[in-house]
Amino acid sequence: MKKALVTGITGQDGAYLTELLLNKGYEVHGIKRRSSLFNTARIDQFYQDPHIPHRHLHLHYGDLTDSTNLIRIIQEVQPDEIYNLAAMSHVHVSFETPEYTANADGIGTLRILEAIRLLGLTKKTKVYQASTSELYGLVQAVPQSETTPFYPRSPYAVAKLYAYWITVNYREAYGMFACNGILFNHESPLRGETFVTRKITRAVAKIALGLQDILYLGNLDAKRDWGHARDYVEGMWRILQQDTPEDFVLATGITTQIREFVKMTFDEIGIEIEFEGEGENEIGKVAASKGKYNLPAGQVVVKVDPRYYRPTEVDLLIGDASKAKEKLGWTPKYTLAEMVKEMVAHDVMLFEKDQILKKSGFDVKNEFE
Ligand code: NDP
Ligand code: GDR
Repeated sequence: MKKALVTGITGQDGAYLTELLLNKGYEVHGIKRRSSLFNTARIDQFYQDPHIPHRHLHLHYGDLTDSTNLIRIIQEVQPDEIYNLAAMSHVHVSFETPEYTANADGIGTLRILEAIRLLGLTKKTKVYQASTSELYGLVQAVPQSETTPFYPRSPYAVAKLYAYWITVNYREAYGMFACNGILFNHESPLRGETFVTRKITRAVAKIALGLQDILYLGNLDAKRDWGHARDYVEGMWRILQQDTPEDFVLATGITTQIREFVKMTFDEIGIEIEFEGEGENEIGKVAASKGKYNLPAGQVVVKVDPRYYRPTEVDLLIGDASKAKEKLGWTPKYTLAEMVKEMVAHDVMLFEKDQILKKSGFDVKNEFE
């Protein structure tokens, strides 16, 4: 039975990857952080009672900022594959916490690679590094491929640039099977609530159910190449099953503006939106409603709030995944429309219970994102 160690197992990708690896018969070990609240909701469905002798999922407390902890876990587990998914992954937040982001996202990767070297596992343990399309940053050329120059535009992307190159360096210097997956944005119903797609699908569900009035967003002009996380974790696994270690772009090759994603999401619940105005004064208004949810024409449901603007923005991402297609046989299966449908259905279901509570006179908590 192969053993995999997944850092960031409690995150979106960690959950989908855990499902994939368990289905493939792996023994999966995950590193979770100690938190004052439970933080394993995304993987609770795979949880097994720790008192059962032959379990397939094991969780270890740890943190990418703690070398000795990582060394001990890797020594104990002796993994065949490590998927380094742990990171402070929010681009905007990285401007607020640049030093921590560099430590966890940049040096954290070094700590994993160095632990493998120190423990004499360079020939045994393969490493997948969660690299990102944010590395491309300021547009140099499109579509972006493995050979497009990087120009990071945030503390997050700069930290990930270090992680990218240290992975390449350990591969070249020590012959390690260490690979970067340069993944473009991927989303799902498990996506963190403050990333733009999930923020939109949640808000649209709440607006439809009468639980929220306005969706406040930042830059509506940015364009992203969005895929589904389930497809992308399959690509991660395939990257480590190759004969030789290499870096791969995973992307759909289709780019969509934030504004367009908002329209698609409202469309999903039968509400047509039209935008007017510019910059900070732009608004999204109901043009028409058809179907179950009715909002009066002219009602303003989207406003721009500059607090969500970033000091430096990545305007356009569109990936070229031809290498992954050719060498890994990887192509995304989900379309953006299918993903939006799944996310909206999930979030409507999630908030229907809040609607029942509200109708029964109970207070429903507000969330600030
Ligand atoms: P999430 O934010 O959903 O998950 C991040 C995970 O990392 C969580 O499990 C989090 O734990 C954990 N984590 C954060 N800081 C630390 C730390 N210091 N030590 C240990 N664990 C930590 O991210 P995704 O699942 O979306 O992304 C996975 C990886 O892929 C990340 O590295 C991200 O930067 C990268 N990436 C993501 C893309 C995307 O579109 N989703 C695209 C390209 C790259 P906790 O649950 O406790 O917060
Ligand atoms: P991104 O994802 O920065 O691409 O990083 P995010 O969903 O946060 O932003 C995408 C784009 O939407 C614009 N935007 C907003 N973003 C957020 N979060 N909230 C808003 O209100 C809002 N309004 C507009 C942003 O300015 C941006 O242009 C994600 C993360 O998963 C990274 O970890 C990963 O590496 C990259 O994708 C690829």
